[in-house]
Amino acid sequence: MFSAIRARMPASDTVFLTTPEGRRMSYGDVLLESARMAGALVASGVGPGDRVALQVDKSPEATLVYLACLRAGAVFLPLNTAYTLTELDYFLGDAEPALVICRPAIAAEVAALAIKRGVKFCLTLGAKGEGSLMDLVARQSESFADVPRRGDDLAAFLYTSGTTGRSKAAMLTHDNLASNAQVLTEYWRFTGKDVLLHALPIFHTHGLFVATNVVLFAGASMIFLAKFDADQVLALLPKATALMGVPTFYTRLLDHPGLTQAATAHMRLFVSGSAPLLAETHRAFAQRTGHAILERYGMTETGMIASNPYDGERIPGTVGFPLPGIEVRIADPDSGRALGTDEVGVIELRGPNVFKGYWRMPEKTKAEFRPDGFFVTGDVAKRDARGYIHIIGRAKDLVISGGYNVYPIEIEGEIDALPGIVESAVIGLAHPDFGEGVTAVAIRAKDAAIDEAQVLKALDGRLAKYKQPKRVLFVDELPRNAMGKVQKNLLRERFKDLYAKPGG
Ligand code: MCA
Ligand code: AMP
Repeated sequence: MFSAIRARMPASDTVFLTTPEGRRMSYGDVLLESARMAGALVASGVGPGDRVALQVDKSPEATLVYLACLRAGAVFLPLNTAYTLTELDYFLGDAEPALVICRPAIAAEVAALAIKRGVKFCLTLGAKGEGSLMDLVARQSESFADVPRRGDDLAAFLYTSGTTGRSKAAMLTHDNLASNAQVLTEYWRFTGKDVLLHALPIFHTHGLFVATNVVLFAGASMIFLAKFDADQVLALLPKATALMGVPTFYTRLLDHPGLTQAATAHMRLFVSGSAPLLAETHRAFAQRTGHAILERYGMTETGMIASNPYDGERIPGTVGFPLPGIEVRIADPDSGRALGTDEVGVIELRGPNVFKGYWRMPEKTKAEFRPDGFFVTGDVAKRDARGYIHIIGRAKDLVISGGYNVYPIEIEGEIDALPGIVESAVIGLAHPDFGEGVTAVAIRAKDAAIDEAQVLKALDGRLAKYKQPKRVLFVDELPRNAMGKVQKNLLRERFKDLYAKPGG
């Protein structure tokens, strides 16, 4: 992957990244600093194939850690900063990284976990580039002999929770990342003239393997924001040509009076993904700005799968066509047989973007593939007569809140373990800001007095904030079908207006 980036690199003084705080990194800096960073990884005992776990705030240095892993042949393992120490403990135990890099503020706690889990090195990196990692980097040489890697060698691990409740590391290869970066750069017409306004986190596919990799492959530049802030994004749009975001970005921009045709006049492209973009959001955005948001669809295990066209019609409520080089079929969920136009089935795909499998879970990996090598996504869709894919539901029990995936089984497990709770069901309900709001419906034990606030307090510190229910509701019983399975559709129907805006 790094050789592909290097081969496309523009002149060394071309800007790669700027920040509103005045930081600037050229492509020449990227080469030199990622070499030093790779030297620091090696000096910390990291060898080819070793995992480097990173749980830090977004910073230019964090992107260098990613590039340094590619150069050193290590496996980059970014972790959401929202994960609690309990969650981090699991990831360290499961991935067995050679090195963990964390925020300075929690260095002592992470070091204790690292010792417990047999991780040999623990370094720190702060949002402003401070910490022990950069001290070590400063002592390294500016040249580094990149470790040769084959296309099917591992480049990254990304954890994705599953319907089994246990997080699995999706193993992504150099070819997976490079093929997707290449196809997206071409499909969305990115060039060296582009300036991407980068407001996504960089510990997931969207912000890293889509946004950052596309910039690198195009030799473009990016304005790197610590996080999404509608005021800041609107102030910077006149300096940018492209924005990539989750639907919450677009609903928040629409809520802002500063979103006008004039404010977006310099923009070439708005991309949305990670969660369904409501057709009404698409239409409202087009009306206010004259821009048709380009919606695309992907998954951690596969990178991007389908996209609305750059030139053709971008149809609201659809995710467009399979990307070039990727075979997509809408299949009968039982047999895997390809279905015809307008028939509803599960999205399955095959291509160079599809991951190698789940780390140390060969059975789980096997279960998600058909014998002919197609990966089963669990997303329910149909393809219309013009070939556009319409996602209409999920066969998997998953809530997507503000672009983050929350698997109900994990939350239910935590709630069910609380004294005073008999059982719970976690569902996603329409939410004006996050798309879906994580909601728990629980049954109290006889004579127990546990209330909503107590449940929420108990979950704090055990589950990342975005996974915690926005509301906990109590009922006398959960609706069940003849098989005894909780009928979540009935609960979703019963509480569908819980987060409705007054008058909206
Ligand atoms: C923050 N909070 C959330 C979320 N984010 N709660 C539920 N869902 C969330 N996504 C909580 C905070 O902890 C806080 O809680 C309260 O909500 C308000 O925080 P706020 O400052 O408003 O949030 P924010 O910092 O503005 O974040 C919202 C966000 C952010 C901008 C939507 O979540 C975000 O950047 N999401 C992008 C996720 C993403 O990159 N997904 C791509 C995954 P309290 O007030 O109680 O403290 S990759 C993927 O899905 C596939 C491959 C794909 O197709 O891309
Ligand atoms: P993740 O596990 O974070 O990779 O999330 C992948 C899931 O996000 C997919 O399986 C879909 O359910 C969902 N997703 C991503 N993009 C879209 C989209 N444009 N429309 C609907 N769902 C999407």
